[in-house]
Amino acid sequence: MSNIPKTQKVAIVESSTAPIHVVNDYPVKQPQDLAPGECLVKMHCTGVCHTDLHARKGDWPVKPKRPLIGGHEGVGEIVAIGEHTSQSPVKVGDRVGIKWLADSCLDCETCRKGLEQSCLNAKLSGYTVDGTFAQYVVSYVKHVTPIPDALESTEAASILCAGVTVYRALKYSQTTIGDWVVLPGAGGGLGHLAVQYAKAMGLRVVAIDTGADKKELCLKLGAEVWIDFKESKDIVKDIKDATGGFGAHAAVVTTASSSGYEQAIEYLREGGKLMAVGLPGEAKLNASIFFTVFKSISILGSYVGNRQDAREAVDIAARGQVKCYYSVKPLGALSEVYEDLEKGKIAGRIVLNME
Ligand code: 8ID
Ligand code: ZN
Repeated sequence: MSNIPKTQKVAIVESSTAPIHVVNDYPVKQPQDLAPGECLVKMHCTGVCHTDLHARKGDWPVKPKRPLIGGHEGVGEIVAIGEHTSQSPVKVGDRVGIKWLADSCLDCETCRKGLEQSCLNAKLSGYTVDGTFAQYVVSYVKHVTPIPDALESTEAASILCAGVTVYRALKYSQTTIGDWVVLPGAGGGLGHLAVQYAKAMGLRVVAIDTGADKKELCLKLGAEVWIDFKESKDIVKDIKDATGGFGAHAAVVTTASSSGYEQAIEYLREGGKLMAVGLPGEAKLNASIFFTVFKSISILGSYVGNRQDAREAVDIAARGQVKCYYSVKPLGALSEVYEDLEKGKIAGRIVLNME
């Protein structure tokens, strides 16, 4: 264990208005100090999710810890496990992923029913506990996700949040092969993976986003129809025209602003499912009650995924059916990455090299 350093490089934010500081002398929790059930993971890399920007800004009704080390799409190697840990599903040397849900009690009704992510005692990586913008991260043996050899760490990183989240939303969208799904936010981190999971499920994709880069990406990944939300004069009409006049069977909305939700009730066909995924902090869902009832629409919130969803999403990626489209940057670029995310400039994902 002597190769575990005493200090490390992390990106830390003191408050919602303070700049992000990258420091080199942040303490590393030492193996003998780990509690039972905790593990120390030496990070290879970590994706940057729009949720990290919400955490940085503190713009959600549930507030993050401060000071905060953000990040929840990390992949690395377990270098230590707390003494007296019993029945660990992972061991030192394993390559694992750290997802948003760092830990949950696994014993309350919510956990027992498989909704671990909504456990009242959940620990959230990069939000209520320090996350993956660090070289050594404390996580929990029961919740880390084993990464198959076929998947490189940089390819796996964003599957741990973006991938799992859209995979689960599609899994519960009650769609079947040949159905139409609309993906507002399709060119972003979650959205571009949603295009691919949807294709893998045999769905037909209408991608909505803006700009030439995102258009090219979505069409390359298999979207049949592209709509630029800044150019379209009538999104509802465009979707109905593309879907034989009836509208789509489902929509998985992954926009960080409420605008992506606005017309969903109108462009879904009868019996349609609206999967709410994107998380604007204060917006209300402004849905017509009349048409929600009249068209038998279901509105379902979908929040990351449990341990099983994570393994399934990762396995699909390891088989090559889904590939994250990303570029790699150093940890020091985090502030710029947030600026670009805010401006909607990132097609796909940015992954930070932590080595
Ligand atoms: O568990 C969950 N539900 C979960 C998990 C992970 C992330 C929810 N999220 C939330 C994030 O907190 C964030 O609010 O999903 C949202 C999207 O995360 P992201 O994919 O990481 O963000 P991004 O890469 O910035 O992509 C968002 C895309 O939406 C487009 C943007 O151009 C961008 O490509 N967009 C916007 I903003 N408004 C749009 C509109 N009206 C739109 N696309 C279509 N129509
Ligand atoms: Zn995320």
